[in-house]
Amino acid sequence: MFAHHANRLVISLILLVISFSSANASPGLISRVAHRLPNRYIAFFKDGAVFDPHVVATGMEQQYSVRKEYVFEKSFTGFSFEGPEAAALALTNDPRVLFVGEVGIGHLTSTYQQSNPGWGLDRIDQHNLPLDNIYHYDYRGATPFGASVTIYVLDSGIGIKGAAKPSEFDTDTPGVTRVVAERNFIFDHDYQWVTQNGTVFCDTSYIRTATDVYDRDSCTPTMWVGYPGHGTNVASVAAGRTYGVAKAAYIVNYRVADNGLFVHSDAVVSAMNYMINRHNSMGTTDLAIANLSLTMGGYDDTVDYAVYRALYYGIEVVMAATEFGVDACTLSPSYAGYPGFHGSKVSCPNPPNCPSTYYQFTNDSLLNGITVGATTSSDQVNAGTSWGPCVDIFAPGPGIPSLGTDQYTIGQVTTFGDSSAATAYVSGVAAIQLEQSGLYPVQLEARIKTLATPNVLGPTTPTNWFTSHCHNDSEISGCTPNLLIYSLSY
Ligand SMILES: [Ca+2]
Ligand SMILES: [Ca+2]
Repeated sequence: MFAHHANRLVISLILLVISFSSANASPGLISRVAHRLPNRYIAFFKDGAVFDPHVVATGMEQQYSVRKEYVFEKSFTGFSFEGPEAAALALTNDPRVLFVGEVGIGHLTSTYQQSNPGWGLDRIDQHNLPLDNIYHYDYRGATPFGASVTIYVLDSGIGIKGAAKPSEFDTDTPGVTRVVAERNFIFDHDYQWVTQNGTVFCDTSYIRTATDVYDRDSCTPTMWVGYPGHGTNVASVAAGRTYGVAKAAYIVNYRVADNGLFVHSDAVVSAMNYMINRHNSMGTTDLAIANLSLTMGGYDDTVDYAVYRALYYGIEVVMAATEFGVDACTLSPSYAGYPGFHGSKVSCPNPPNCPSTYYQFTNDSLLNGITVGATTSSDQVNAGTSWGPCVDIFAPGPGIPSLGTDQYTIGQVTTFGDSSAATAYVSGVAAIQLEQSGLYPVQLEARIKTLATPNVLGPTTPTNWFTSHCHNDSEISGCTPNLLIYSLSY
């Protein structure tokens, strides 16, 4: 949080300098992030203001002397670009532009341990301890619930070996995978392909030198081989045959984190855009959940905006509360768990005390996703779990067995966890409940909360952790809900 506040200070100073240097102008505000990639921005176009986002982005590339990177089309439009701050500021005043945000860098939300407790699946199918060493789940006909749902896993990629997928993601027919689509959104400049242990990776440690030209094609999606690890863990907990909740759900594998497991916000936004377009192109046949076991480490309006658009188009978005030990309303995308989330305070000239100048990209007072905190096997809130009214529900976190990093070795298991695993559990439950109900996000969340187990989580003494961890200002109010995910409908 220190870095976050320090960033705000720096931002305030920058804005101050700008306002002095152009006293008669009305400079637009750039939406700031906690950890930014220098000279990288995302511009969203206003709905209806742009016919062909590719044409407009190309025009803006020339008009504002920036280099465009991703172009977002259809469900929402805009583009990301590399260029100086002055160009980004100039773009905020373009009548076609809704807003401009910095490109941020975030983290996946887990810690890894090697051990073998199977307590997480065991816990979510019962209301109270003690554990009964059984995970109950339901079938419809010959297939487990969830078979008509797609879980979009935006993560570090699901490990594959050549064209083969781990059998953990097979249908009941061996060798027929449930990973139905995949795409790499970590590519472009700064990276090069390297080979490690016989596997080709896109290496983000490669730093472009001053004499390099932009090597945009050096790591193209078609060359991608998924980097095993966190994304594999997450997908197996949400939908794996052995370790997963929704054992028949389909999986879309979108890679938005580099090999250092750093999340790039422009990759997240682009993946969300791609996801929504895929979803919309399938009409009513795509019942969809998006799993975001990640955080940007502070506010990031661009990621929150993409979450908002996904929700708007009927995709339930499930997000990690994180173990940052802070108010989850101060992080993106966990902030998007709050009803009517609408843009951060970071855009305000004098943060944090100017709620009237929140950036607003939606006036929808209801639309929101599901933010998940982690609990331990003794029903205690996991150490350092973030809190507040932007958290919706809790699920098992630390020490969760999942398909391992080395998924080619039969029986190899990695325990990972914290709110990454908790988020994956809730995505699995959401898939089961979505299949049974067909509900849109807000109503689906209400159903999941109605089924969940209330008031079994601690700590409750000496101070009630839940009622003492609250957020109250003119925009957001409430404490932390004492609610544990429950996977069955009865
Ligand atoms: Ca059980
Ligand atoms: Ca919510």
